[in-house]
Amino acid sequence: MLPPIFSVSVARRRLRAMPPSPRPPASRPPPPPGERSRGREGPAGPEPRPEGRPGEARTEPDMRPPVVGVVMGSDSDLPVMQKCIDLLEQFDIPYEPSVLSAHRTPEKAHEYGSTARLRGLKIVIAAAGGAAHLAGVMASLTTLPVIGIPMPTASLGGADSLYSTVQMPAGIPVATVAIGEAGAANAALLAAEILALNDEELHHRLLGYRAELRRKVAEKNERLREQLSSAR
Ligand code: C2R
Repeated sequence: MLPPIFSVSVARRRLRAMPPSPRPPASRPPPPPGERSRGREGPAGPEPRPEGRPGEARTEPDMRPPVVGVVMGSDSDLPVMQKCIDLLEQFDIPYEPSVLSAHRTPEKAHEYGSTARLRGLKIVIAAAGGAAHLAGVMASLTTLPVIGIPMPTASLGGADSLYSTVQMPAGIPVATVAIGEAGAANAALLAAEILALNDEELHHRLLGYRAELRRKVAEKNERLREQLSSAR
């Protein structure tokens, strides 16, 4: 398992550095699918990122245009959303984090959603808690795939967020993942899987990630058996 790359404080700095309003894509286009995998050898697995080794924070700002928009209803969602951000970093997917609210900043939410495709985003991940309308509003404004993450809530345990994110009327889909950190992780992985349809290198990273999951389960199995046999 690769260690998380960004701490909450680093992601908070990024959030502060990036205004919630849409920013135009940088002029440099993303590398063509598969380009970075040329000449690659060895087993499938996460590769060193162009600007540092895996597990190392970038020293330079990432100038590539973002392909995943990560919007959250409040910065109070960030501790849960850190899981999503860490995985996007780990898979070296350029993303754009923003705090945006369909309720509190409806104009900005409208601007963000309606320009997302034009600005070069491929996927929007939207996290919100309570009466969580953010993902649905994003989905109503763009034909990009929108992945909704219901945030845990103190009063209803996130069931409120789940229902308001998942129960979309036919016609405007939101791919809703689990409540909380599991959902935050799976949203990033689902985004990676969608992008990997046109990116062989990313696909290799996903295969490496799955291989690592299998290795960990085998390790747990081994440990469990050892524990049980020594207890006898
Ligand atoms: P505060 O901590 O800022 O009071 O936010 C946020 O996602 C957060 O989980 C509390 C919760 O309100 C959620 N929120 C929404 C929306 N905007 C903010 N559900 C929205 O537009 O759907």
